[in-house]
Order: sequence, then structure tokens, then C-alpha cells
Amino acid sequence: MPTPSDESRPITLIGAGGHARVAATCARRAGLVIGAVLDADPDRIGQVVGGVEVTADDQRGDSLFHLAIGSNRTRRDLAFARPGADWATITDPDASLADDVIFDVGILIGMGARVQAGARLGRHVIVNTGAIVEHDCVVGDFAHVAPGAVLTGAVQVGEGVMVGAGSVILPGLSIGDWAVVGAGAVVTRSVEAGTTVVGNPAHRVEPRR
Ligand code: JB3
Repeated sequence: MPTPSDESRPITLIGAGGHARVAATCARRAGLVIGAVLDADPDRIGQVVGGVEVTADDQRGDSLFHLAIGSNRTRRDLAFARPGADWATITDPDASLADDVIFDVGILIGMGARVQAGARLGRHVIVNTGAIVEHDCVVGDFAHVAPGAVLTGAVQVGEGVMVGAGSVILPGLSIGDWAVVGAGAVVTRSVEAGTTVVGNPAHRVEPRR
């Protein structure tokens, strides 16, 4: 399994929004080089992210890429649109990682994030600023553990799950694929796939359209 920040080649960021600026900051703090920043929005072209001028997404294939986009579904779609791409993991130097964490590719570990013993992180996962992934947690592909969220011991987070900022998931629970845990929620029971829970204790609500 790739280890974090394991490449010295310049990284091409896909996306030029707020999350791209987070990824660029963590990369530069980790001594990685941002070679290009690509965005699909013409209005972004010419802006500067991580000291690099944003250029159009020309579907280049010869680079080391990182999906610097917050939307879990967009990261999933773009990962599948570039099946042969080389994906870089970016880990901020102020993150703390147990030495037996298992990483897939294209992961972002933010400032002050903590990932404990035996945890497994899937493809293009975001463990954002100050988030905590405790021992033996499994975080599925394209999931996002938002700033300050806490996965306590042995929590199973499915594919594409949004674990909202400052939320807490109690030990051993499962969060089903593409579920949404609202910011500040305290989850005391497992969450069904595709549902949205909010509040303390967390309860199911119909998702905002
Ligand atoms: O809450 C926090 C800490 N961060 C949020 C993050 C997780 O998600 C942040 O506040 C935002 O809510 C969001 O950040 P993101 O994804 O940078 O937001 P946005 O401004 O929507 O930027 C996404 C960028 O991706 C846009 O500029 C899109 O044009 C671009 N994009 C979308 N599809 C694409 C594509 N760029 C390329 N190159 N290719 C695409 O297919």
C-alpha cells in the first residue's frame, strides 16, 4: 500500500476551490511540489492556487494527480474518469499517524488530523483538519471526515460518506455507503446507507434537496 506523501514528482491538483487551497497548503508544508492546478470552470482559469496559476482541465495523463475537490461524488466520478492515473496522497506534517495505518491512494490528511492504530483509509478519502480516526476504523473510498469530526474505536464508514464537522460516531458503529452525518451530530446507532442523520442523539431526517 502507498505510504503518505510518498512521491517527489510534482503533483497536479484537480480542482481550484477552497479544498484545493487546503490540499496545496498541506502539500507545500510537506515539502511536495504543486506542478499544475486544473479546473473545469473557465472563471477559475488564471487564478492562483498554491502559488500556481490555474489552467483548464486538459485531461492530461502524464502526471501525478490529486483530486482536490470536496464533493465526494465528484471525486468518485473523476477517479473513474481517469482509471490509469497515478494518485498522490498528501499528508500535512502536523498530522499524527500510527505506523500501521493502511492507506489506499489519493488521500488528503489535513493539519492536526490523527489516525490511530490499525485504521484503514480508502481511495481519495479526506481526513480533514483536526479530524480523529481512532483505532481499527475503516473509512471507505471517497468518504470525507470533516474538520474536527471524531470516529471513535472500530467505526466502519462506508463509501462516499460525509461525516460532518465536529460530529462524533460512538465505538463499533457502521455508517452506510453515501450516508450523511450532520455537523455536530452525536451518532449512537448505526446509520443506514444513503440516509441523513443530525442532532444529539443523531436521528434520521429527509435530506435537504
Ligand atoms: O468545509 C471545508 C473545510 N471545506 C469544504 C470542502 C470539503 O468542499 C469547502 O468549504 C467547500 O465546501 C468544498 O471545497 P471545494 O470542493 O474546493 O469547493 P468548490 O469551490 O466547489 O470547488 C470545486 C472546484 O472543482 C470548482 O472550481 C469546480 O469547477 C472544480 N471541478 C468540478 N469538476 C472540476 C471538475 N475541476 C476539474 N479540473 N475537473 C472537473 O471535472
